[in-house]
Amino acid sequence: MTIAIKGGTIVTADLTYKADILIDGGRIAEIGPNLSGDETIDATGAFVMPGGIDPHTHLEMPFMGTHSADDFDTGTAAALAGGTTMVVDFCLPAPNQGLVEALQEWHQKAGKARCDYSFHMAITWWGERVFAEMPKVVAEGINTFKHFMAYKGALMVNDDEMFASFSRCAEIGAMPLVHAENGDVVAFLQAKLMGEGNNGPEAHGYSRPPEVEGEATNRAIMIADQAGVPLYVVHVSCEQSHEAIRRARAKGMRVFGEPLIQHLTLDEGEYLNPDWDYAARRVMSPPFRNRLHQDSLWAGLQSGSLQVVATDHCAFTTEQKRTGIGDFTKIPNGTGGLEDRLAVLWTKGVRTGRLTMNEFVAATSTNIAKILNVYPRKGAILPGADADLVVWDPAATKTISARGQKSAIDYNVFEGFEVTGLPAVTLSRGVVAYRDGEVIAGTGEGRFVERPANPPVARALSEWKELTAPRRVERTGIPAGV
Ligand code: DUC
Ligand code: ZN
Ligand code: ZN
Ligand code: ZN
Repeated sequence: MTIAIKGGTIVTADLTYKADILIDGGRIAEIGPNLSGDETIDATGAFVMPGGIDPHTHLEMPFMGTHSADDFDTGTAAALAGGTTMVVDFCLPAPNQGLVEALQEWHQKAGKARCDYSFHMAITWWGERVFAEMPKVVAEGINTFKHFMAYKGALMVNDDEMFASFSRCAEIGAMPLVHAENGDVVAFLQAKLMGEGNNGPEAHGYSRPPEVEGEATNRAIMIADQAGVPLYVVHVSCEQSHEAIRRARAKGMRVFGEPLIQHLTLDEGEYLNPDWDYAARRVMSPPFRNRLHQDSLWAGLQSGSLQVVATDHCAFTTEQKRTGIGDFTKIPNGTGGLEDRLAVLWTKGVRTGRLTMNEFVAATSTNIAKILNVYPRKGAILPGADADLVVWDPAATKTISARGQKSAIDYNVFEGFEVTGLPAVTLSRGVVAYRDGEVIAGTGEGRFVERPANPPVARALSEWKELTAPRRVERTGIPAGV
């Protein structure tokens, strides 16, 4: 069975042109004029783009005494409804649990996925066993390892562990990821604020100022540089962190930065809402920032110093958030966004002129496909690529609301946002997975996408390292005159 998508304008990370697409066996078979297939999807007046890839989700994740509310079923339904055709979720081994065993658990959970998926492996503890199992994880098709520099006493890794793990990544063709916040300073500020009777959700923001993120980002970059490995910084939320990334890139280091759609569009004023539930629903780490930080993130996407827009989708119900009444440090950290990322970025980015359509595709799909080594199977409209596509209606409008959303939670942080530009049809490996408000892909139809080890690249070491490295002086004799 073949499908032809006809009459649309193809938008990729580098080109915009009119052509039809012929899909055969789940892949793009041909691109050109006047193609026909057994079935036709009319894309007249629409843009046809690579399906979104969200490289940062936490589905059914045990965290802060509970589990995130969206599992791989509801989470990937939300993804497809929003035009996203692949998610990369975080596998979190329990303390002392082996990586391979944890991975089996995550594969089990992901059996419910409706769209394609992959995992990042988190380094939640360090020891011989972790060191030994890291290459096995790479052999299982996972080439990224996540490190939490925050969540002291739980997920946090220290600098010596981080350096050891980054060095191991360098040996095995993997890339480290970091959640960059100084966990020691956060823990101190949390205790201080609580001690002063500041126990509401607004204190969450005060406990994680931009400086703790900037410091940790810079530290991770310097450690990666010394380990000789590229680095990917998740949820870059502020100028301090962005500045560290810009500086590193200008020195030739391969450092990538990922802002979230939430940080681009929601600000710290959200935490000052007098309604406890309202503010707590928006508690995530890093917290929302002020408008100057937002401008910095948009500038990064425009200039290329930041490459990817993700969601960090980690949804908790209001009931779950209420565990933190009287103690903001116990509010489960996380917000949703899977269903809304593309529409909000299109509305606030493309329609305002901040991003071109091609930059939009790069930031939501193509760049991360390259960084994660799944391009051009994913993130591309090319013959041979998986037919993960979104037929985008630039004229469709809606007011975002929790009512009718695919996510399992009872609110939406983008509630009331008027968006223009929405998916009309989402295709997952050539099958219509979403159309006109309805998710068609069934539970379990998603497939695990293997991401092979990264090809060797010139080391990320910066020029200064060469210049400051101690040199052995060859002494050939006693200089004259001594
Ligand atoms: N931040 C969140 O808000 N939730 C999940 C993990 C994280 O780092
Ligand atoms: Zn559990
Ligand atoms: Zn994080
Ligand atoms: Zn996260």
